[in-house]
Amino acid sequence: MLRLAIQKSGRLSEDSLNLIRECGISFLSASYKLKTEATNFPLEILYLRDDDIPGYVQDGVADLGIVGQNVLVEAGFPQLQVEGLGFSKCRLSLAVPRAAAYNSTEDLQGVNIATSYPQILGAYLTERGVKANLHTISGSVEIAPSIGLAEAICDIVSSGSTLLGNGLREVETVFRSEAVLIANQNLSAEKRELLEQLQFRMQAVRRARR
Ligand code: PRT
Ligand code: ZN
Repeated sequence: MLRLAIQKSGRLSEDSLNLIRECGISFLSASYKLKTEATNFPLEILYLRDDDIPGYVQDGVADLGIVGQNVLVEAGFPQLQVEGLGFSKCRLSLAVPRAAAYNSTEDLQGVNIATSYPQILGAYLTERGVKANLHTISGSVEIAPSIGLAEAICDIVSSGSTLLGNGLREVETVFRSEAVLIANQNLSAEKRELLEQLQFRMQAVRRARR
């Protein structure tokens, strides 16, 4: 039996559940439950916080997971990615106050930047030879400049309306993300075979959607 970890409640939850259902896999889902077993495929679904999913799959507590690539790479396990799933597309971007001057990444030299993604941002800046002061905060990153915590931020953007509403201007894209299927790297031959069946169905669903 394969164990698949998906987000319990959040932006990935509904699309993850829909994808599994469209693969022809049936299961009962009750919002208070933390796991369910499929009735017509050897699959158990675990409902977790998205941040916990990469670690659980890396450790083999879950065999598979569906998570944002941003969370996967920030957790330091990019090697677990099996394939992109095409939903929850977003980008991790740098933004500064609307009126602030900005020409290039160089302008961030020595600047205080608030972010929930210090690993991805740190690697991006290092590659460009920029040394900034990263302040890691776990939420409400967009208010950091207005309360004097930082001169710039780096956060997830989709429509851009949150940045706009907080008087910020997107200046650079650091990372593009979508939901991805991830798998433990030491699956048994039996589980690997089941993963292949599941991937075959997921790819058929995506082809049919186009
Ligand atoms: O509770 P749990 O820890 O499981 O969930 P979470 O609150 O950490 O994550 P959640 O559900 O907010 O997001 C899950 C994943 O969805 C993210 O890791 C991304 O891969 C993806 N995703 C897609 C987004 C967005 N779009 C998005 N817009 N994640 C967050 N946002 C936020 C962003 O942080 C910002 O505050 O929405 C705001 C910006 O949206 P716009 O449309 O105003 O630009
Ligand atoms: Zn989270």
